[in-house]
Amino acid sequence: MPLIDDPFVAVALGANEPSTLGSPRQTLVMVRPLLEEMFRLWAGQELCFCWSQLVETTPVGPVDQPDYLNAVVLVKGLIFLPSEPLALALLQRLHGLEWRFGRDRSREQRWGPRPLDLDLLFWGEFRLEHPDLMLPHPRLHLRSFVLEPLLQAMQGTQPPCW
Ligand code: PH2
Ligand code: MG
Ligand code: MG
Repeated sequence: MPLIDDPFVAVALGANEPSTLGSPRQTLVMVRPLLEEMFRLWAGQELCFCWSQLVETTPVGPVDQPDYLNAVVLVKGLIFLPSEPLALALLQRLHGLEWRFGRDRSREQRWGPRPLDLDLLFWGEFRLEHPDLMLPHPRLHLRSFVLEPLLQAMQGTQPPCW
């Protein structure tokens, strides 16, 4: 099947408290191959991944919480176009990965500490306004903890050393 376009997916990762599998750094290191595998299964094809470095950031939201580690990954080479059902299925898989690392959404404060956060930032130029998912992410342009690693991943100059 020909590559129609390359509307790539961007995902932001964040962690600022220990998960069931370790520190925020260990969590992000461990989730990296799992996230890549999850994307391959979701897409049913080989894909390219462009990772940022891990970036230490000051919390946005409640101030009495630890600093975050953030990163962004770009998922490239998808041979199908974005759609609402595919995006919602992807969101479910991201939540499933968060859950595997001990995230309990029912017990947390808005913008409070979390063991693992996996946010869909955009999927090409696809726009979605669904109660569970807005694309592009409505606060993407306001958050340096997203923009800095996003820029690194877009430049794609160095392999991530983490
Ligand atoms: N995530 C939040 C709230 N605040 N602050 C930083 N620095 N990094 C984050 O990933 C972050 C945050 C809720 O998802
Ligand atoms: Mg989130
Ligand atoms: Mg978030």
